[in-house]
Amino acid sequence: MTVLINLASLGKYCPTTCGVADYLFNYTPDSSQSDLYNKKSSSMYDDVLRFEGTIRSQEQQLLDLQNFVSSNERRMQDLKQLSRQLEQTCSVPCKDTVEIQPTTGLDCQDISNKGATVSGLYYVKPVMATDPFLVYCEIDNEGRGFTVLQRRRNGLLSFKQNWIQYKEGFGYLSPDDSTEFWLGLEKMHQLTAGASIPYVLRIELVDWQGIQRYADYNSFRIGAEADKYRLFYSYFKGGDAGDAFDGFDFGDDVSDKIYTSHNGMQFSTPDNDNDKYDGNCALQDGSGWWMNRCHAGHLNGRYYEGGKYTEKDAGEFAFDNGIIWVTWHDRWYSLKATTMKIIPVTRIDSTGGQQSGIKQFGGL
Ligand SMILES: [Ca+2]
Repeated sequence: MTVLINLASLGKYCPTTCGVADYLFNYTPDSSQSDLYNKKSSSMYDDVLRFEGTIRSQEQQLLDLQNFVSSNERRMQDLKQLSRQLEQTCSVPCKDTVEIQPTTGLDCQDISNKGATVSGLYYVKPVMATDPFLVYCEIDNEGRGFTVLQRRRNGLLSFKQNWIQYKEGFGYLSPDDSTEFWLGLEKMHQLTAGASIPYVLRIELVDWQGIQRYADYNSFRIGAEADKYRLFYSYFKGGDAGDAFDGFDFGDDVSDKIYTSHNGMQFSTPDNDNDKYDGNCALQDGSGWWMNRCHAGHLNGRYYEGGKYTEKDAGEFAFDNGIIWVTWHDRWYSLKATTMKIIPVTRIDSTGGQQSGIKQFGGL
């Protein structure tokens, strides 16, 4: 047998063949002892077979490892591809689908006076405001610009919110006027408290039969936060929904009407009780409102699909907590849609000899 391999180097670096190398290196044939030689030869052959088996098994392991590496490389390629796709996606700027109209002004009437003719989202900056803010302007074909303060239309937005939310506003303003929102007490204060011409608050209501009614309040104004955004108006100007803000005689108590009136009430939320009741009206009703003890008109109440609801539906406290305007529907009937919006008193009455009423319902 001729050994042509550098045995020393094999022994050092190849774990699969070093045993063979060592074996051959140490093997010394003895021709004088042929039996012993044959035995050793046979034994050596067995060993070679065994080593070959080991080599094959380790080759298989190598193959498996190579497959594993290939598979990982493919996954790396896939991830790189995904990464490239994401980079491309991120390099395209997001398209802002919300269209904001360019005209600005003190309020929506001011914006309409400047020539804006379409309803939509505008920036206003009332005298008292340090920064402009976004509002939905309802501009009709007579050039009247209503600034919308509150919108209920489908119950998708919860009005069970705390003081900060009621102060700052919540919900979404949409250019097509399809969403619910509360503009925020601070903005309402800034709009109304510094106005040179008093505002009329127009409340628009829709019931579950689709009937629409309204109520107008003159010289509507919201006080400062230090006065808990107190509600002021001079008088009920009119409207076929009736004057629920003046309170209502429910027949429960002789003082019902006084205790459910709203003019001069501070705003209350579940976490900020400024009502005239020993308990907490806003907490019981799960809303924010100019609570007395508690209400006859309650437009931030819980949304009840279909209108009619009961004490059982009202939850833990079992009080009337729907969207209520009792001079139209009783307190166990929750309205379908509401709007609160303001316009300078000089522009509330439509020009051109048209009757006020249904025609003036802009967004509902
Ligand atoms: Ca209280």
